Amino acid sequence: MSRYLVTSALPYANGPIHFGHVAGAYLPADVYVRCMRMRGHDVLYVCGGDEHGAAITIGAEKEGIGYAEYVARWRAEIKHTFDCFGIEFDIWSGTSICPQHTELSQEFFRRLDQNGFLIKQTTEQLYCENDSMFLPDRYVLGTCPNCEHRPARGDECPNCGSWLEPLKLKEPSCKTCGGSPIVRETTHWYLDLPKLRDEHIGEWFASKTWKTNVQAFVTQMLEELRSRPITRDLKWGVPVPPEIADGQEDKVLYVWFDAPIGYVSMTAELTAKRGEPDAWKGWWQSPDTRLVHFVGKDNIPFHALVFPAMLYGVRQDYVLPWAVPANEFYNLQGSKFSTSESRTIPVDAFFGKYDPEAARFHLIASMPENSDSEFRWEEFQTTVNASLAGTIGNLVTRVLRFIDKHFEGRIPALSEALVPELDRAILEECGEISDPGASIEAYRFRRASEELVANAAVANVFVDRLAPWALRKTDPDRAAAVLTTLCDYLALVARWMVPFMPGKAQAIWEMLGQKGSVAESGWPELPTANSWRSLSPGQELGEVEGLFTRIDDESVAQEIAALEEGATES
Ligand code: B3M
Ligand code: ZN
Repeated sequence: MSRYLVTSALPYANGPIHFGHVAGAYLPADVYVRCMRMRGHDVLYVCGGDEHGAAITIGAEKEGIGYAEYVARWRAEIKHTFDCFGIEFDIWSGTSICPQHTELSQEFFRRLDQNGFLIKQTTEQLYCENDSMFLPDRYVLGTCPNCEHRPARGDECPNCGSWLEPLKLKEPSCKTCGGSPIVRETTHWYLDLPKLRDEHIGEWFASKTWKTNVQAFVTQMLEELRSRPITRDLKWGVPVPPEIADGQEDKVLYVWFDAPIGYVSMTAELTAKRGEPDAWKGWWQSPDTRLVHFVGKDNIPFHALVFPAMLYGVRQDYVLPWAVPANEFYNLQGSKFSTSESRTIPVDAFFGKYDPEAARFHLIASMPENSDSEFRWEEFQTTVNASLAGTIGNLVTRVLRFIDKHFEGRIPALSEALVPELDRAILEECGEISDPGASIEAYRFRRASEELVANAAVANVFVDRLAPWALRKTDPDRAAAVLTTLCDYLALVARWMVPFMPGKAQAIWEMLGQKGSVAESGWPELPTANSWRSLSPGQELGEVEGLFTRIDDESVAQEIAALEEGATES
């Protein structure tokens, strides 16, 4: 048993999150967490709003409301989306409300300074004379120097993902007034990344085997590494520690400096709530914690390089990330999700019509694991109709309804003499059974989803081959043993299903007449002839109900039409 500290990228509290975000950094983490818990590990799953920085201040200013009010609204709205998808954190907080956050962020800054990893420097920055302000990060738009995309933002390019600085942008303009900024001097603190790389982080990174996308990105970055400013001229954020500020009291910490510390402070908030204010250290400052950061591709540099450098640089024995499973982008029906152009799937309308667990499963099955992928309505339909209703749902209802009808709704008797033969048939002859848990543990979520369906398909082959309805008349003992074998196998399917569709898994569990929570039944070993059966013959079944509703062609056509209409309307 190991200790897993799992995080999902803290979403900016400045807008809704869409299916693309969910598929990228949240659903895989939720699936992973549920699976690892069933596999007996000690797991903590931390998330919350990322509530500082220019993305927030610009959004609030545009609406003319206070920053705190603005982030509170988005924090709630984003959480609602997670609730719809059944994504469950151990804590959901926000960097502007977490009671431990300011102090802990300042503590990081202070220690990095004491340890010689900060450089205070007066440099030139873009300044807008119309708005009388420096233009940090997203307050500037321009052309990306790497890929020529326009508009790129002052902090990063949304197209190629490169990490930018306002002064690097070509043809910069002020986001607020559209004017051309001038260059003016200001003082900031810089994180000495080259020093951190040379002292430890370079070697540490080289010792890891990450997903190829992460490896390629960070290796490149390590070569070109320079110090990065970690303070900003903004009115909203964590203030630079007062005893260090020395005339720069109006500076706040850069959002990308304080946000990842949010993982730590939110853990501390959680353990404090549980009455153990220091227990967070057992998670963060313990060499055997496995720290896993689920992120989208645009967050790779900060999680695989900058935050590890910060964790190392404070010299407090913080654990460094064990894995950064980063996904690529998830698009919608041929082009990008875009809330501004209403190319999206409105959450409430969607969940008013479709099953959240079916949506979970489809997003996992189409996750942008190794390359960009997309949500297509017709593929969602195929997943639901063929894999879920046709394979898993059909298996459950055909077996259990038959027992209901012909065996008085009880798990039939199992004649021992038939066990070896039936074991061999279902475990070896009707198809290959693999462990989705092993794939989940290796962050191969798509493959895990395929394995779940394939494992259910094995039982459908078994039913077809052994045809219990025909046997019932000729050899009732054998028919009974076949059905009991199927029930035992359904119990396995239910347990394998928990990470993907926890509610449906529980429903199957209860249809099998099982008590308690299937999530607490532990992760099943791959079935072998000696150990895999767990149900008791004679056990009364629960009420048997259909698990999935098929989606018809007309609905799919309507959804696609609505999407095209929405896109042209705006
Ligand atoms: N808020 C980026 C994003 O939402 C950022 C992640 C912070 S994780 C510490 O895309
Ligand atoms: Zn301006």
